[in-house]
Amino acid sequence: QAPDETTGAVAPSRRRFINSAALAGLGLGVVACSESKPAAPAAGAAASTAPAAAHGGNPGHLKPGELDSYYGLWSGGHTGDVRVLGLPSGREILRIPCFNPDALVGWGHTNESKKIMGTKADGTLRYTVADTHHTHASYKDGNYDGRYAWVNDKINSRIARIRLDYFVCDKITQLPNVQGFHGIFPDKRDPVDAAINYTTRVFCGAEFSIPLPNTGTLDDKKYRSLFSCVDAETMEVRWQAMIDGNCDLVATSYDGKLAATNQYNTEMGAKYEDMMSAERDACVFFHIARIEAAVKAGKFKTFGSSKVPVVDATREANADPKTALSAYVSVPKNPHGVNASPDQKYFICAGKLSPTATVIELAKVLDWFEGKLEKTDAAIVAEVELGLGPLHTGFDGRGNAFTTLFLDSQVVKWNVEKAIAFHKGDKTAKYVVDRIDVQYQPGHLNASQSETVAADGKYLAVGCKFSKDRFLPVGPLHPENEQLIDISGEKMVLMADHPVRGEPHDFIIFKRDLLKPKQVYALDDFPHAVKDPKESGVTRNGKKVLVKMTSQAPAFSLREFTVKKGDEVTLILTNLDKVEDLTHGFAVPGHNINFIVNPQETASVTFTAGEPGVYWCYCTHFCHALHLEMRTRMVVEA
Ligand code: K7E
Ligand code: RUQ
Ligand code: CUA
Ligand code: CA
Repeated sequence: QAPDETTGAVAPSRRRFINSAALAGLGLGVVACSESKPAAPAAGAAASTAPAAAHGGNPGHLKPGELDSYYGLWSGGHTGDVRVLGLPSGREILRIPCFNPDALVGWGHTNESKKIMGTKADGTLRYTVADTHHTHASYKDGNYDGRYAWVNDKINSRIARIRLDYFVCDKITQLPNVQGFHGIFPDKRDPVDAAINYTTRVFCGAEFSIPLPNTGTLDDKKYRSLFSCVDAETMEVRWQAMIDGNCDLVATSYDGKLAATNQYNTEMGAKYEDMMSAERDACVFFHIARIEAAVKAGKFKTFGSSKVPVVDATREANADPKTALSAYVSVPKNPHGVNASPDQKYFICAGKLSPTATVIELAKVLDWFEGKLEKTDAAIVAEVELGLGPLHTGFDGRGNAFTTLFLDSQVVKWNVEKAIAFHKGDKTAKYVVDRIDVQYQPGHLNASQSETVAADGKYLAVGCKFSKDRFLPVGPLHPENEQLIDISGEKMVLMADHPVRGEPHDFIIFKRDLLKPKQVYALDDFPHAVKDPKESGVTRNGKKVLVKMTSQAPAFSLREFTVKKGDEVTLILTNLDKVEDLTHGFAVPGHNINFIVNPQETASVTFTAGEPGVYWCYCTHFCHALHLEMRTRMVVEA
């Protein structure tokens, strides 16, 4: 029964699909399938447990003062932020708050950040919880162009955009009529205008089907999922597509023509037993140009109060390839993850409950849309066995793919063209190149530059969901373990463990020279900037009081200011310091106020003046030898 790991040849067996019993174990984070773990690998594909001593020319350790060669953008999971890591060191350099308040920068406290996050009628934040999974950046000519990154919030179906010049979130959009917004991917070219060689749209998949309109019915036959297209610049939802089944992760083709989402619930079940009842699920491909033509031609519906056009991309309505908006390619049992290979030719779906990866050739999907391919499934060029619980796939740009095996706690390196040859019938094609044990239960992985035409095959990061014994025990909550693997050689070499605060999912790794961040703001970036200390002062309009102030180390422009109890105070602070790294903070005791202003930044807060008295407002961000002395007094009169 043991699979020949060299060829990947496996007799169909209990390894073929994971049964419900194994799944129960999955929920406990236990390798429930140890009984059916792969047999000892054959020579040539031995699990790499080689010590990290051999770095294969990729030094993971940086000396003090040395800079990393790659940026990593990591989603923060339910901390609702995006983290910036330097690689190969694994050092966390920044957290970019997006969906949740952040006490360091005052995100969710300043008026500017509240406006981006969204407030209720009473001015309080609409949401203070989030769950980010996937972060991807804007493209030009198939590589990152350093303009934007996007990240999803699964809980409240929001998409946030990050400006990569300042590393700040500048817009958040909530998708209408969806729940469980999960996968996200920017397009890489325009589907129609070949001159537009950069990202103009971001595609978003909704994982949970809901009643449309949401009447609250338990009749799950009436539930639907929508695939959404968001404009990269305006961040408005351009259109949505109603599908059969659900969405999970999203991928886009390099020619801009296709976007796709893998589906694990083609059964449209409401219970997990139902969701895993079919032998095959699917990957849905969207013909973007046709969808946008249909929207233009008025062939859409809208739901509820949303004005967003919704096209019909269900199977039944799209049976004729020549007019179809969507194509459903079948993929074995509850696939998770769909990734575009850097040679621009394939999308790869990992099987999750099937130990396989399915390779779909994009040219053939386009052939089907032209009526030149009889069945959508004829676009499948390989479906090969990899190991238990395959989830996500990365690439080295040399024809190899790397797939996480959640249940096997491994990363498997495999050659895509050899897998295709094997699938075609060449049973001597050794497509599995290497395996390495990871610690433990990996979800996402990504290689340096993996999702670009410039995949460079140097580093691979693996997001291990369980760290167990890898770090000093700190009580019940364990960090995640982001492991770094050297993939520059034939065999993978484990380089380092990095503990990270829970709970990142996905990440991208790219060369540092693709970004040119600005480290000082421009005063003109802020319409309310107090450009001259002489503009400082207090102006009153009834109960509303405006306080304008500037900061220049080691002083605020106002030595004191006076307001009255019950006033609605809006305080605008501009940091006139121009020196890089010279950030000031501003805290008001007893009023729940603290925020920072970076060099040349303006921020404002609004609060109600409390009990009469003197309040020492002070700088919270160390800025100067006289940082402790950098204060002002707020006097509240009765
Ligand atoms: Cu696999 Cu949300 Cu990308 Cu997590 S999903 S691992
Ligand atoms: S003071 S350097 Cu509280 Cu010791 Cu900060
Ligand atoms: Cu200004 Cu510390
Ligand atoms: Ca299923």
